[in-house]
Amino acid sequence: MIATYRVREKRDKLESRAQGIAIGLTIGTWTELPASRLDQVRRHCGRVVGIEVLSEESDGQVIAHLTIGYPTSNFDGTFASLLTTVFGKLSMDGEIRLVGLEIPESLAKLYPGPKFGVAGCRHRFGVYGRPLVMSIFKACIGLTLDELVEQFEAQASGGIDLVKDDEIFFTDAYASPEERVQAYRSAAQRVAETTGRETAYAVNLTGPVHRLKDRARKLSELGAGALLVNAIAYGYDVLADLAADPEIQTPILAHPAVSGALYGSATHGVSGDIVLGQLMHLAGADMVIFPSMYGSVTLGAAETEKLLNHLRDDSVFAPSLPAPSAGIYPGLVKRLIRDFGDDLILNAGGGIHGHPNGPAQGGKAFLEAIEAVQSGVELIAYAQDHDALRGAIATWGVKE
Ligand code: 1AE
Repeated sequence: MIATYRVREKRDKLESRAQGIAIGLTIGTWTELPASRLDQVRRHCGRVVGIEVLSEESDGQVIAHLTIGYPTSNFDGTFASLLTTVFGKLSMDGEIRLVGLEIPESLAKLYPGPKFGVAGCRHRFGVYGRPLVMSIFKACIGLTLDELVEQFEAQASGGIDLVKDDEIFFTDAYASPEERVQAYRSAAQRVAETTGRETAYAVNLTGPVHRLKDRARKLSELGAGALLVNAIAYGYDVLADLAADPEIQTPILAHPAVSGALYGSATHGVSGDIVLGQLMHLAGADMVIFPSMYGSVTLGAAETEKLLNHLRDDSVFAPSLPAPSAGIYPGLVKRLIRDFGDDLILNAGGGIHGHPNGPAQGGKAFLEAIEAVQSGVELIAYAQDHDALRGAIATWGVKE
């Protein structure tokens, strides 16, 4: 396992800092060990692979990349071992950021990876040759089941592919996840009589960790379209455990809540592409929500490109579907397809519910925008005789 760190350090301290990491995160110390013990632990010792100075700072320090190799035998196939080794106590050691991880295939294979991936999700939701469209429940806490069903129906009526819970919806007080899955499934079947499409429901998988797998199996049996998992808050090992379970035959949609605490700083933490791309893919997320480059909360373009490469890496696992999110509206669809291609989920909350003629027209506007882009017609021109798209463009405009 090769890890690269961005550090700020005195130039003449780089070598000892790198050695300190290689030893400190593996065998802990070597200075006080007797020769016999040293031989025993040597094969577990990290080593310095490279030191690269990137820039000189005005205070005499340099910004550098330190690259450290860790023996694969130090890892046990859990995220706990991976993260604690490569960035455990080191994450607290001043200005240091984990910016690269090369995971050898032998180690990657200890993790589940996506069960469905892009092809499996497309098959499951019956969507081919275009991006998927997903709507987010908004203002759902405190509503009764009947009111929630009404909101589900309104969203599904636009003919969209998925409706997902808001990730902050944890309370079961009015409608448990099990009740919601059953009620929305009936609603989706009713709506399908008009739209011809049975909209799937991504239910928020909530509750204590020790009950999640049972609940996921139950929700799977009841017909949940996908399981929304707050993967950072619950932890990557929880996500991996769900993905590895053969009885859970439902795609997993990972939400990035809390991830900004890990990747948000340019100088500390872990790069966004690792947090939301590489590790989500390894842990088995079939679909991954992340902040888009142009919405209300964002991830930089360079990190986004690396994130996409991780999600789409098919060398060991099936690729995952990216869902660039936050502040997405129909006028962005041309740009989203240009930047991300067709294997993509267009995911919107406000950009559907805020449509002047309601959420059904909000969802339809996304589908019309896709039609426009796929037929090579400008969104504004297509909107002339497509009411839903016209309403969306009048509200949010077009950004190409
Ligand atoms: C990156 C997460 C976005 C999210 O969770 C969310 O709810 C977005 O909502 P809208 O589309 O910005 O209203």
